[in-house]
Amino acid sequence: MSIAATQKRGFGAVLWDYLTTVDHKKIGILYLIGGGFFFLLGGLEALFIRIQLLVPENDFISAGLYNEMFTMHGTTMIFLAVMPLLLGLMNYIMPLQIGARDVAFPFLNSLGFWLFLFGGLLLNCSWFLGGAPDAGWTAYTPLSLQSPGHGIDFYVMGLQLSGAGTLIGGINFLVTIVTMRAPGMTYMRMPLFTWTTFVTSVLILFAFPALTVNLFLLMFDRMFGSAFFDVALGGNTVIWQHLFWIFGHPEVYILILPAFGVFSEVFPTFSKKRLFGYTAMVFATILIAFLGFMVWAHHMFTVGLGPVANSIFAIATMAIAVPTGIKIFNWLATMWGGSITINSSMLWALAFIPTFTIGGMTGVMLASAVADYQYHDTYFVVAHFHYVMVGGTVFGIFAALHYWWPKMFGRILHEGMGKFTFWTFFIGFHLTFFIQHFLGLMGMPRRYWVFLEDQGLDTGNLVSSIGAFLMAIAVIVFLINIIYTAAKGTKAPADPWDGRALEWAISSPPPYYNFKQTPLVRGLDPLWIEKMEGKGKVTPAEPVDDIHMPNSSFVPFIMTFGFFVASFGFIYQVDHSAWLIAVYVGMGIALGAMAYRSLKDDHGHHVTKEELEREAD
Ligand code: HEM
Ligand SMILES: [Cu+2]
Repeated sequence: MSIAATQKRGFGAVLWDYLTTVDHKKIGILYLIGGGFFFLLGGLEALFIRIQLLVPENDFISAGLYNEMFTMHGTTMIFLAVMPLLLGLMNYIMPLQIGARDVAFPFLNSLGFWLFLFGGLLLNCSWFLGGAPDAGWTAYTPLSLQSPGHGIDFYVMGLQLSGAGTLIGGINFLVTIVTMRAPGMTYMRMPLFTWTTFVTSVLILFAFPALTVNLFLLMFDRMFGSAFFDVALGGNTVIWQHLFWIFGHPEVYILILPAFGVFSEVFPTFSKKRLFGYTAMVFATILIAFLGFMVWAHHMFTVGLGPVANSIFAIATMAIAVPTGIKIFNWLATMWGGSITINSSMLWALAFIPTFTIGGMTGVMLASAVADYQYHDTYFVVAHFHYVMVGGTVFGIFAALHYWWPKMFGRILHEGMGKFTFWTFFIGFHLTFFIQHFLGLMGMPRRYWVFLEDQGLDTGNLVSSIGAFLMAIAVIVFLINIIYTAAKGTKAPADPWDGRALEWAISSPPPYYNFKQTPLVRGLDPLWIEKMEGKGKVTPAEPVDDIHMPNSSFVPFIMTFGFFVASFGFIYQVDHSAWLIAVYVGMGIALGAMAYRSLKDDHGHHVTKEELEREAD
């Protein structure tokens, strides 16, 4: 189906299409819209924080609202912005890279998206219903146990919903990659972005259940009178920290590995060389993921686990620098002697290398348990993780958006605006966060509402806030670029960058069934191989024949809506047992939707051979 045909339909029809879609590409776009929305929200919250810290002893927002701001900023950025944006990219691109027509469970894919979205909306409802969560994105007990009002309850239920969505998404990707690769696409021929999607999904599979359990324990403590974390009643408060970081540390690799995958696509394409050290890249990814699970207690050096535990976790943490270093050198070697094109996408990738390396070096500093007693909970930490998360992941998302935009939307983003966005963001980013290292070393604590005059912290904070505004300007120009490109952008051919992987072998945007004929993969960089042999096209693995496709469904939306309603019931039953009605109604809707889905057969439909032959490519 061409995009023109889509545009001719009315708004209602398009909306209904997206509410019921099970197409991985449309779900990918939904994730990008949802994640993009929350990215703007999280950015706004960051600006509120930075305005409050513009000058000493400012009273722009109250101390309580400040707590809500940094809590919601961190929570939003991690769970509702960056992760969904990455899931969106994976959803759109990974099936194309392995020559598949969809993910393994299209229905579940849609369910995962709606769970994420409703979880995020639920969390943000707290702003209007008596106050947002205020115990930090880590929601440490006993702070989160004692926090009055319902803010933390919204945190618990909101993250439970969106976390379930992520888990479903991760499992779906795993099954897809294991079972749906085109003939000839062995594991060691998979593009690196597919590899990182795979490894990230494994991380999701093992990390998110720890979060789920932790949230349930907190839910029972706050809502149903249990005492898992309450020391006065025989509970143990440090258990929250362990479970949180057993999830939380792998989570930062869930955020960074897909970005590594993006860079491993961008560098070879714009250097016109194959990825240097492909095998080493794959094993470095796996090693990083494995070590990512072994180091959670480096967030707890100051808790008092003792010198033996601290030393073990310190050394394990530092070990991660080795596979990460391997990756950095392989990216550099990929560019070495290449014929390099510098465009917006490549600029983000190039800027990532020094920026992320700084974040990695401060990470090794923080991994030194003794030194961490000094850095802990200061702005040094804030500087460190933003170098990693913004300089790594957000840069990666921007690189990916510029790289795959033509594939996804059929138009190329405007280069001038792209470069403007890059430079403004890049300069703003370093202004904001570089100086925070020194603020931290000078003793400025994180999560503090005000700082005092005459302590040498004024200039640094002023510079940092100015940088934040530069980043905001960059994002606004990026939004203008999107609108401009939609209206007037250059039409994209199938393969605008002279690409190497399979997604570039089909039209931009791809037809809804992706590949008319499943491609036959003959090596790494399958499209490049065919080009080198003088054939523009990928060899098909099958004759043109009927294609089986899944049907759209409104059930995932309804099911999620049920959980959403039930969540309010759980939160407010503490105040009045009448709210249990909402629990029953909501769960009734959700279970009813599940029963409907289980009992009613839906065999999907076929795109016939005749139709395919009519649609000339
Ligand atoms: C791009 C512009 C961004 C700016 C200007 C910004 C700014 C800030 C500021 C000022 C704080 C508060 C520090 C404190 O008082 O302790 C903060 C905290 C935080 N930020 Fe960001 N940030 C940005 C992006 C991001 C991104 C992309 C992520 C995640 C992927 C992120 C994750 C966090 C986290 C987890 C916290 C800690 C929240 C807490 O203490 O509970 N930030 N940020
Ligand atoms: Cu960590």
